[in-house]
Amino acid sequence: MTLELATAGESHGPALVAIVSGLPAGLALGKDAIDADLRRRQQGYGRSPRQQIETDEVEVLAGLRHGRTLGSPLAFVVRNRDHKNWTWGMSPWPPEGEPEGKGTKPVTVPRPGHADLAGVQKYGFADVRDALERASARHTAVQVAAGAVAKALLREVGIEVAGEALPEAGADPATVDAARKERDTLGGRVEVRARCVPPGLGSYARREDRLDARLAAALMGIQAVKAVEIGDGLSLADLRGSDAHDEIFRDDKGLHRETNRAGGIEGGVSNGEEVVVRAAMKPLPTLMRPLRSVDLQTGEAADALVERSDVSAVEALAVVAEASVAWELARAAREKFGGDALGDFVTAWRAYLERIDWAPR
Ligand code: EPS
Repeated sequence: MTLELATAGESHGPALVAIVSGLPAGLALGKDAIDADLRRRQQGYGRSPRQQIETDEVEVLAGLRHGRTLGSPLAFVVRNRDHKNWTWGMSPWPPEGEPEGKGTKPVTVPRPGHADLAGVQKYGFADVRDALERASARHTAVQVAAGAVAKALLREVGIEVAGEALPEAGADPATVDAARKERDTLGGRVEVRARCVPPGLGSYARREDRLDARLAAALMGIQAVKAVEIGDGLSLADLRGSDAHDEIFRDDKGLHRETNRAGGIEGGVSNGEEVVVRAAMKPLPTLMRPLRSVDLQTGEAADALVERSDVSAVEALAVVAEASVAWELARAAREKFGGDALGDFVTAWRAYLERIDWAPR
C-alpha cells in the first residue's frame, strides 16, 4: 500500500489535473481547508500579476462522497483562469480562426536558469513555449492540493506539518522592492517542521526507502530548488562526532534527546524527534532586465524572453515545501500501516506506538 500522485497540466492550459491513489476510505476532507492552502500558495510579497488573475480552488471529480474518501482514486482539477487569454495559443487541438490572445508567436530565445534550452533540445521543439508551459511552477498548485489531503490524513494520527520562509532575501519586503526596482529577481530559503512523527518512518534497508532521501527528492522536485538540508545538514560536516550527534536519554516518559541536530532522521529512519528540513531556492530565471542568450532561430545573440513573472516566490515555496513534506510522510505512513479503512490505519498506528512504548512529547 502506498500513496501515489499523478499530475498533468500546463501553466496556461485549461487546467491542472491530479489523481491521488492509495488513500484509505473514510477520510474526511474539507474543500475549505484545501482551498485555504491553495490561497496561501498564491500569497507572499513579490508574486507576479498572474496571481491577480488566478483564484485557485479545487474541483473534485472522483473518489469523494459527501466529504469522505471512498478508497478509490481521488481525482481533482485546479483550473487556470488565465487560460481564457490563451485559448488560441494553448489550444489542445489545431486552433481555428485568426491567432488571438497570448502565446500566438513562437518563443525562440531561451531563458538562462529555466528549463527552456534543455527542454527544446531534449524534446525537439521549435517553440520554447512547448517546454516552459509544463516546466512552470504553476504546477505546484496541484502539489499543494495533494499535500492538503496528506495533511488531513496525518492529522488523524496527530502529525502537524508547517512550512515557513526564512526571513532573508526574497522573503524580506524591502529586499523584494529593491530587486523589483532593478528589474531583478530573488531566491531564498524555507524550513519545514513536522511534529509528533513517531520513530520508524522510512527505512535504512534500501536507499530508495530512506526518509531523508525521499524528502530530499520531494523538495528537489519543486521548481527552482537547488539545495536541501536535513537538520543541521551542511554545518554537521564541520563538527567533530562528539558535537554532532544527539545523545540518548531516558526519563519517566521514555527515551528522548536533548538536541536535534539530525533533524529527526537517523539512518534514513525517523527517530521520534521533530523532522526539520530546509530548501534553498535560486533566484527566479525570468528577469524583466533580461539575461544574455541566443535566438535559436537565427543563431544570433539576443536578450532572453521577458514574460510577466514573480520577483520572489519564496513564501509560495514554503507552502509547496510543506505540502511536499506532508506528502512524503503520509506516503511512508501508508506503507508502514496500510489499511483500507481509515480506522484500520489508525488502529495499526496505535498498536505500533504501544509496542515501541512511544508517545509524542
Ligand atoms: C512561472 C511563471 C509565471 C508565474 C508562475 C510560474 O507565470 P506567468 O508567466 O503566467 O505569470 O506566475 O506561477 C504561477 C502561475 C503560479 O500559480 O504559481 C514559471 O515560469 O515557473
